Amino acid sequence: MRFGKQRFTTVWVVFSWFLIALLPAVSGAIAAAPPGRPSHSGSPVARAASCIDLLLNGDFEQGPSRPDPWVLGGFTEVSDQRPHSGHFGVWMGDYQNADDTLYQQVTLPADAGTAELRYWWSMHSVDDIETPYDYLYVTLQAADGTPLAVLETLDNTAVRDVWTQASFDLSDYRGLSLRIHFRCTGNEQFNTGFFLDDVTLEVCESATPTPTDIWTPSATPTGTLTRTPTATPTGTPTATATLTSTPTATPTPSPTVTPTSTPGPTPTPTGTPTATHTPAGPLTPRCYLPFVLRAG
Ligand SMILES: [Ca+2]
Ligand SMILES: [Ca+2]
Repeated sequence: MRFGKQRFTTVWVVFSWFLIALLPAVSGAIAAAPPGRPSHSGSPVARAASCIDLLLNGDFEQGPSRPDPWVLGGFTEVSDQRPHSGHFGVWMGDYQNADDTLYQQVTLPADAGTAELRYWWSMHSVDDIETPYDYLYVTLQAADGTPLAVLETLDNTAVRDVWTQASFDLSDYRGLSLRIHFRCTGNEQFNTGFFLDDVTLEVCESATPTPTDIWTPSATPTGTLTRTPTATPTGTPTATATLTSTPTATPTPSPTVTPTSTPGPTPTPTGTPTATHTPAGPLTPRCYLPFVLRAG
C-alpha cells in the first residue's frame, strides 16, 4: 500500500517534469508564429507586377538639340510651343502641304504580360470644323517600315486646343520590333498643327504566381513546431527506471542477515563441562582409607 502510493507519487513527479520541459517548447512555438499573419490555405499569392516604359525621351525634355532616339522627318521639331508637360513637346504640321513624321523603334518582350501605348495630343487649326483636310495618323510599322496597323486617325474636325490622352493595347505585338509612328499631312491652305507629348509604352511582367510565393511563408512555422517536442520525451523514461529500483533493494537484505549472526553463541554450552572438572580436589580422602586399615 505504501509502495503503491510512492509509485503514484513518482509517476506524478515525472509527468509534471515532462509538462515543465514541454512548456518552453510550446510557448516558443507560439512566439515564433508571426502575429496577425493570415494563414496560407494553399491559395496562390499573386505578386505585384513590375512595369517599365520601353520608350526613351517620351516627354521630349531632352530638348530640340537631342530628340533621340526619336527619328524626325519633314519639319517635325521638338519645341517649347504648347508642351503638355515640362518645357518641350513635339510640333508637327502647321504649314501648307505639310508632311511630317516622327517614330521610335522598340522591341516588345515576348513574355510581357501587358503592353500599352499612351500619348497626349492637342490640335490647333484654322481649317474647317466639319470637313477633314489635314490629318494625323498614328500607326504601327514593322522595323523595315512596313505598315502593320492604324491605331488612330485625327483631323481638323477634332476638338481644338485641348490636351487629350489616347491609349492602345499592343499586347498582340509581343515579341516583335515595332515603330511607333506618327505622320501629319495638310492641304494647301488653312493650316493645322498637331502637338504631341508624354508618349509612353508601358510593359508589365506577368502577374501569375510562382511556386516560391506559395512555399516560403508556410516553411517557417512548421520548422519550430516539429523540432521541440521530439527532444523532451526521450529523457523522461530513463528517470523513472532509477526511481523504482531503490525500494526493492532495501527490504530483502535487512531481515535475512540478522538471523544468521545469532547462531554464533551455540558453541558456549559445549565449553561449560570443562569448567566443572575443577572440584576434583575432594577425591584425595578416598585414597587415604585403604592405607590406614592395613597398618592396624
Ligand atoms: Ca514634355
Ligand atoms: Ca488645311
